[in-house]
Amino acid sequence: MLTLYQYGNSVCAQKVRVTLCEKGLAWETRNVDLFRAEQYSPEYLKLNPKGLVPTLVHDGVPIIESTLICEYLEDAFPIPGLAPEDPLERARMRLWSKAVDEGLHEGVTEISFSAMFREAMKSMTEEQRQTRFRNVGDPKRRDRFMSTYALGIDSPYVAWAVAAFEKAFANLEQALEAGSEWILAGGYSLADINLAPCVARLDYLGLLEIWTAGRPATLAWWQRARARSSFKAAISGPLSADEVERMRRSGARVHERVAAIRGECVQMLKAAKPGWRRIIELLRDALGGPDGDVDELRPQQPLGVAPRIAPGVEVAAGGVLDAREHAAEIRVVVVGHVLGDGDVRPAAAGDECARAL
Ligand SMILES: N[C@@H](CCC(=O)N[C@@H](CS)C(=O)NCC(=O)O)C(=O)O
Repeated sequence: MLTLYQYGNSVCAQKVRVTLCEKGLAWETRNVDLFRAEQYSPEYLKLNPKGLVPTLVHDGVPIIESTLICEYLEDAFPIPGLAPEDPLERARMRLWSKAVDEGLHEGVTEISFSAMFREAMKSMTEEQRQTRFRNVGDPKRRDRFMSTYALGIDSPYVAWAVAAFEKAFANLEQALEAGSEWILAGGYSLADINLAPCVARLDYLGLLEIWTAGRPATLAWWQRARARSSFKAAISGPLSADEVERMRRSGARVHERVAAIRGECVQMLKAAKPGWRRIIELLRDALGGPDGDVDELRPQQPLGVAPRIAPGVEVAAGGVLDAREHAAEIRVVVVGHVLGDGDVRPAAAGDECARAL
């Protein structure tokens, strides 16, 4: 027997529900009301020590983490298949779930929270609010939560979110440009399922067109994904008219600001700051390869706000620049410290960050 502990309008629960529907599985639902802190009840914490939804219980055994739950369902109930058989294609599929787990889920949380849930928190007493913050066990998540509560859409975490979506939508358009209907040429898979709830949330907030304008393949993909019966059963169907209206109104409040942040992000990608040029020089030295390799590296996020360049190359402002494998022909690179003013100091031998991967 399958039991899903979940919250209706949770993107992570949505992706598990889509997977269950696609596989034609029957399940029982237990709602965990996130706004009544039910995720922190001692009984629920026994199932999911992270205090997060969803949790799937299969024949009495709990499974946590939505990406892993979907993969578990694929392994336990392989027909119909939602993952390619070819190992390389499976790795490609997992790159998409990784992108969701490493940035897009946080991103959609930051955007939704600053647009919508923040308002609900404002009406709490100070004591209730502090309890809410304290309840979030993970210190990094708590920081993000407190920042988006305090600064709303101007939180630096929202800039990270916007940049993460910019990168994901650029990759998506590229993946679909060859004419495939779904992210993987072999057909609809967990890659589409992982991404769909984040995209749906942007759509409900009325923010999606910020990224889909000029990306026709992405828009067509989204129309196809939305037309599937699993979307209706697992995402749009369970939402009340009130929730849909609240998302629409909340998104409208932040639309202009999100579009502006995205515009800044795109500009940054086009016109590298001096710091970025220095990084590129360092990469060129470290690689010793043809300039062409390095020229592929582009800053993906604004330095100092959400510093990160190119796939696998990360920069912490005032911290460490750690360039990892960028593509097969680019092996490693190391690199330097980004200083507070955006300038870059090359890593010296023996520096903690200077490690070849
Ligand atoms: N990586 C986890 C993330 C789960 C997560 O963050 N769930 C959110 C809803 S989408 C939640 O339970 N939030 C409750 C809280 O932050 O207190 C997963 O994919 O399952």
